[in-house]
Amino acid sequence: MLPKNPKRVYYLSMEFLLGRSLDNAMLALGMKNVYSKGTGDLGFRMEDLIDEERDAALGNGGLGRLAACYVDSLASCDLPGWGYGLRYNYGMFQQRIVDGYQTEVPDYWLNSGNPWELPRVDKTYNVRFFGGLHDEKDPETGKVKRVWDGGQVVQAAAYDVPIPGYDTTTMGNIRLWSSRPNSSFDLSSFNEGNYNQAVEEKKSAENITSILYPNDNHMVGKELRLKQEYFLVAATLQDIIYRFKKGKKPWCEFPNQVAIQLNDTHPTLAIPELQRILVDEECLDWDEAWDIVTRTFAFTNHTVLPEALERWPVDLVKHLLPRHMEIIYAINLFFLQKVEKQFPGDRDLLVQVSAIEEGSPQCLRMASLAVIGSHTVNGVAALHSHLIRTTLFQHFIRYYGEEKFTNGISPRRWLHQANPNLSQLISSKLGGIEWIKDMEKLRALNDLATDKEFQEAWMDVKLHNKMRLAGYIKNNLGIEVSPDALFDIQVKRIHEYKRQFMNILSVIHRYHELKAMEPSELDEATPRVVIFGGKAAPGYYIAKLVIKLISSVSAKVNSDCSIKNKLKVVFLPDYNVSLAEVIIPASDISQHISTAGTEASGTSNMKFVLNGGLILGTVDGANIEIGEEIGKDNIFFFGVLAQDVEDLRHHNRMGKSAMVSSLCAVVQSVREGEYGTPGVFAPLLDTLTIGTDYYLVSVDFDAYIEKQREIEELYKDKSCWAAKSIRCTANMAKFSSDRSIREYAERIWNIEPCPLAATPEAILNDINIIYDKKV
Ligand code: 26W
Repeated sequence: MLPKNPKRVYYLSMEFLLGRSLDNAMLALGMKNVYSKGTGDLGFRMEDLIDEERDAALGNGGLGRLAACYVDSLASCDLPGWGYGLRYNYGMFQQRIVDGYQTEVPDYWLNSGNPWELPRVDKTYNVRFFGGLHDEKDPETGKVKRVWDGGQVVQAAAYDVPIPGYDTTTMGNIRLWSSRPNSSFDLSSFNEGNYNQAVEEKKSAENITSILYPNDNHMVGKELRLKQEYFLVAATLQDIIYRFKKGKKPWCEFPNQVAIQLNDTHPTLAIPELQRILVDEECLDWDEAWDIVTRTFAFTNHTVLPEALERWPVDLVKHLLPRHMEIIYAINLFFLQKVEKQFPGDRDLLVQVSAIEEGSPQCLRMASLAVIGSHTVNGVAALHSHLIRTTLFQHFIRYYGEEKFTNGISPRRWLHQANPNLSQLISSKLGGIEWIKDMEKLRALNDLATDKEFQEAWMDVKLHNKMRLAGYIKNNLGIEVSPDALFDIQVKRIHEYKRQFMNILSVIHRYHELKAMEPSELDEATPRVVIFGGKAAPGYYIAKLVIKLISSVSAKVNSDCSIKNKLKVVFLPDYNVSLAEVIIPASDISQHISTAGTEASGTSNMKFVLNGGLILGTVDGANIEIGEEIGKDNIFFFGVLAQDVEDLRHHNRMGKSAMVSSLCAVVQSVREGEYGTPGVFAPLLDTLTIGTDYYLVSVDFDAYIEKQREIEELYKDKSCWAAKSIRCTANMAKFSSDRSIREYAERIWNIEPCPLAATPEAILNDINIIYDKKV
């Protein structure tokens, strides 16, 4: 039976990238066979039915998918916790490729309704924006308090998305807020006959949760985005406090009942919002309130890229949330006073740690506010934790301990669901599916790595998955690729730091090599299919040019018969969670080649390796820990180290480095129009030549093509390759999101598993406790 009112964690995130739910739900319940038979009897194929579902794409990439995996793990580990987010009417845009260029199509995913959500008509809260402040004296106590009123008031309505745990009665939940006009919105305007204004107000309210901002790792300072962030925070805190108050405990118990995790800085306004509620509405002393706040929040940083760090103009915050700005100033002042006391006269230090950045305009640094208001700050991989401790938050570290955390992925979705044949093969060899909740069990596969029969069965599954992907490519793009070729895949958001540009330049290099070969040499060459996928932010011009270059190279290379199908290039449009589930199990090699120190963790790297795909990667993010776990022989590392990047950049800026000749030839061929009109790609090529090659493509290029050569040689030895592939899967225990989430539970949230008892009476009792209702 559920312990009465346990401490719970709330995972606040602007993004939940859920993908589809049907297959996942059937597998979690262990009912897929039954349902498949049922639909079969009715004359339908379950796969077709599954394919009908639209992805819930309420996220950009890594951070959003991580949130989805974490709620899966919370439920599967019987941990009491919920996700809180926004129910965007338009999710991540759909990507079409027209004439080689990305075009964006709105994703109105709710078009035919959403069977996976429960509208909670009883759960609504008001959220205020703008307005004014005044002091009011409490007639009883004589105390003066700040009152925030007027402005725009909109309503947040709750929609629950249940997330089933695997083989447990625990059901997780993600509560998504949808904005709508406050119920009294229209009365005054309508009564005055001011219909236009009434309609404008309605639209303004609905706009808030209308669309997901499609920028990944890049902040755009739009007022609507700030409204979204506060809307999430304000509705969520009211809901959490409502639940807390039902327990009739004193406020000092709040941090013993509630842990709140901030998924990057996006929900950081929760910190001043809780302080505001405690001081202005619940009349607690400032210090008592601040103690509660700082014992409640913890903050995860997901990126060190400067352009991704949220900085909001103070004037904008003041206009939208006048009381919060006052509170933030006070929080900051008290914090700086403490710093001053500890390090008297260290003015530089004060400038570094202040939540307010002086300048025009004056800006609010969300990361500083998040650090100041949280009891724990963590990164998402070992190198990343080290980097935030020594660079981004170096000045804070004198006050806050370091915490090492590494991301994880759900083995349910990313092996069992995406790769059913491999899941079955593994279970048949291990004598059961226990590995799905305890990936340590996969280690037994190490003993089979050199077993010829098992290798064959293993590579048969891979071949089957490659055929499935080849079929998808043929059906959707009309490109014929051989499943016997080496499948070399890079799928992720298109960004300069991820260096898809370096990849396509190396493809051109290989193409030139193949064209220069004697026929006998060409016959010996390893055939390779290079597959790209990923979306560029709509306003990211250079990233969009990378897509155009890939498309142009694809058109040219695929139609050149002289290279005898030794190289094919594919750009798969509209990369999303469902497509990832088809692509990832089919990889021989996947590329994770960010400039060292720029990719905080990466999580698709884990997904590929779990599915027996090898990695070609830089010494960056979670690649490093993956290498430690699976062994250096089973991963292809190349490139400069993070610690050398700044010096190399300096070198470049000073004009001290010449471009390597291998790359010069490639760049020249593009400039001269080998891939379409000369000039089209000039701005992209200029990042290497006129620009300072900030992401060090030129520095890593030779080591990169050398590694590719090594891989092509190794691929010829099928048995050796199979052994490596098996060892990949066998040694991925560390990267289960169950492991990550248990570490958070123990070291940050201080929450414990509470499995729900399975008898009908006990379940009803548990439901009564959770919902405070008599069912
Ligand atoms: C405000 C604009 C914005 C939007 C999203 C800035 C930053 C983001 C995210 C933090 C970007 C993101 O998804 N980061 C990725 O997080 C993953 C999960 O921890 C990591 O694996 C990736 O390395 C990191 O890029």
